[in-house]
Amino acid sequence: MSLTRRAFLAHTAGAYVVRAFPGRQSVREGSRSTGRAQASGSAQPVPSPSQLTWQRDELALFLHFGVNTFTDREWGDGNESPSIFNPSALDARQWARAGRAAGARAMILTAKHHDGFCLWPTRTTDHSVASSPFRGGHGDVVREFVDACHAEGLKPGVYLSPWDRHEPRYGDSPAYNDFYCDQLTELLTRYGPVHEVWFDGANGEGPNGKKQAYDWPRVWALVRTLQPQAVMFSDAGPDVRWIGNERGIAGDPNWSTVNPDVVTFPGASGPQVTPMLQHGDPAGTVWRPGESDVSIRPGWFYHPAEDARVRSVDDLVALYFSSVGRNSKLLLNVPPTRDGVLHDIDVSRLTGMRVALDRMRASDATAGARVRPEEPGAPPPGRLVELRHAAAVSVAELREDIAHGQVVARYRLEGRASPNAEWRTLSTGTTIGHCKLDRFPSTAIREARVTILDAVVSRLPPTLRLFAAP
Ligand code: FUL
Repeated sequence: MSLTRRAFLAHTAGAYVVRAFPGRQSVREGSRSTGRAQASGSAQPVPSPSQLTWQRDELALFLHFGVNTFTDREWGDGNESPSIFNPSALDARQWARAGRAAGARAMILTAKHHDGFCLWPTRTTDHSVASSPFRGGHGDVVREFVDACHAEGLKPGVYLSPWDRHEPRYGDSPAYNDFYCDQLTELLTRYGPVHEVWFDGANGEGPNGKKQAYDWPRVWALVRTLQPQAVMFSDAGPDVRWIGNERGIAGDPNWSTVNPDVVTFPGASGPQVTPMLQHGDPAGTVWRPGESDVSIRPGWFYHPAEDARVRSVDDLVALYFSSVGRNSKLLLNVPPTRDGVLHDIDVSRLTGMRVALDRMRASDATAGARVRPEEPGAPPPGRLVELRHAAAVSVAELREDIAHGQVVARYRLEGRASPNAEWRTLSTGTTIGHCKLDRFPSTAIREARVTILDAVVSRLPPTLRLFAAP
């Protein structure tokens, strides 16, 4: 069955109370007269400590770097000679400084992309930096990357492409699975804690024309054993899921819970896959929040011809709103150049994005405001916020305490200029989760209120902050 987005919303909104949460009471606007809504106490998925930290980090940088950087391609075919890899001025510390200036808390490096070239001196193949002129054949980009992350207080993560267009064993399933697990083992035992392991869904043919049958349960178990605190990313998680597009746009609604039977392996396809990735499922039994990966440039790898096509600061802020501001995490790709540094243009846009977001948050009109539950004791729960002074606001930031799960399905935000004035709707929305950002026309208000119109269970209302536009 193909679900349109509208049908999907209707399907999920109606289903989660009666089907998957039979003992759980939904809180709706019309239910005021039924008295106090009660949480049923039925188990609700909640994040693990690693998932919680991962989401609270909000922004990570993605670094696509490898032989493609030197061939000017997006996908290498595996026949590239290691001799072309020679970033003469590689400065991983500069990557990390730029990441920190952007407000990122983590960075993920393509230790191996689909071309099979390894950025660390692996024992599993000669197709690596050890066969390149980089640092006289003694270089290790993964080591420099990890050290730079630590020096700048960032958490390192690795991308190890399952698809390998160079390795002759690819497609010869058991042997390649051994090879892939050996590579993972090296990456997860040589470099200290790795906070995220990124499994790409692309799965094409290898050099012998065969496709590989991956052993995902084995791969995931290996990561759990070697780095139990790491989160694993893929279409199918198991810890964090792809958001379903590479445009940096999370779904609306966006639940951090999923039905794990819909997307069972990376690269799965089917009519229900994209809606599940984009929106999650309020009835979902597994906590698997969405990650939005998107590039600052048209390509994932650096191409000189794209220097004039780096996203603007406004565009990056918009990406932050459509990802972090929709209960997702933003994984923003910034590719190193052939010299091995991030381009000045990219760095200045990253910094500009952070300045704009900081400026927005510094304009917090709700600082020092009096906050109280609206009509305490009566559902739907809400919050009334009395500002200290009248202020013109145009952005709202709502947050649920997701340590206890995600519950809000629909809300309304209103403001009024004085205690006796009419309430005016500023925004309405569906899910909130870790962070929801709404923009609306600048409005002068003295009071604001959030009303929860529909929720999985009754809980303390979300927090609200109001800002001027970034
Ligand atoms: C895709 C890959 O094919 C792209 O090259 C890139 O690595 C992107 C993040 O994932 O599946």
